[in-house]
Amino acid sequence: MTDASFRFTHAITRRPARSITQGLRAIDTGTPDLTTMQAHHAAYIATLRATGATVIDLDPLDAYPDSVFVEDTALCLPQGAIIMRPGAPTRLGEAAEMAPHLQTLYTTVAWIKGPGTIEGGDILVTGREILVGRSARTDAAGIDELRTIVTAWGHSLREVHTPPGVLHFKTDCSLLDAETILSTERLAASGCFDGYRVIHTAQGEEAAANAIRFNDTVLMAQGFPATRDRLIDAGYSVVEIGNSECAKLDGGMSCLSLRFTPS
Ligand code: CIR
Repeated sequence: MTDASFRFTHAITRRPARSITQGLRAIDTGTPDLTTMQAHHAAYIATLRATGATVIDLDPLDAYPDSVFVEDTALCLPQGAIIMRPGAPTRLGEAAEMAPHLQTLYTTVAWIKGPGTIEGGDILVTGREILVGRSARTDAAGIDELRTIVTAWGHSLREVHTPPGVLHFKTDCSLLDAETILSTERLAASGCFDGYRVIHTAQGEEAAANAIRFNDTVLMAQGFPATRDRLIDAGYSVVEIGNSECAKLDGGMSCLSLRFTPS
């Protein structure tokens, strides 16, 4: 697997629901504004579509305040999709809401059945392996269940650690190409990316680490000019998207989509 880690024909998103004001957050920094979030979400989808991909934008789900963060509900690989088992009790039902959409696109759909939990935000698929960060949401049993599935599909899975106080592994890192990672210094210092090319987020811009490479574009949150310039200098084509409202709920660029090529 090389370019398959960042070249995709499809993405799934879900419009934010009115209940987004009740979304989970580690620290309360204010209530997200739905209208502003909707505008940011529309810009995000337009940017994905501009790469030539088909974006399936699902209807809001008021029963699940965090359901805009679809990434946590599934892991999409070239061989099939795997429905996750979110560790946040209020998010558990989001996985079953996503399953039918993936079942219409993929021949093979597997499930994390439990009792372990695992969320997509803790999973980084690189050109050579699948890194999974153990976190408050993703436990050893969830990782073991995922390992059994992906090993049978020919992948190798390596367990790493999400830094304490950080929601998800990918809160602090992103894939820029098959061999290049954007990471905070605190996460890279753990050694988990040894052997990869690493670009660090700039000092004070740790919140820029959650970006996505989608086809020829890197989508990153607006407001982190030093990190943006590092990416541009490294040759990436960057589009900045407003993220002020998702950030209030500890969300960023990767959380807002599932990215894949159906098989
Ligand atoms: C949560 O706490 O679950 C949401 N408020 C944020 C989820 C962000 N998802 C992600 O990083 N993949």
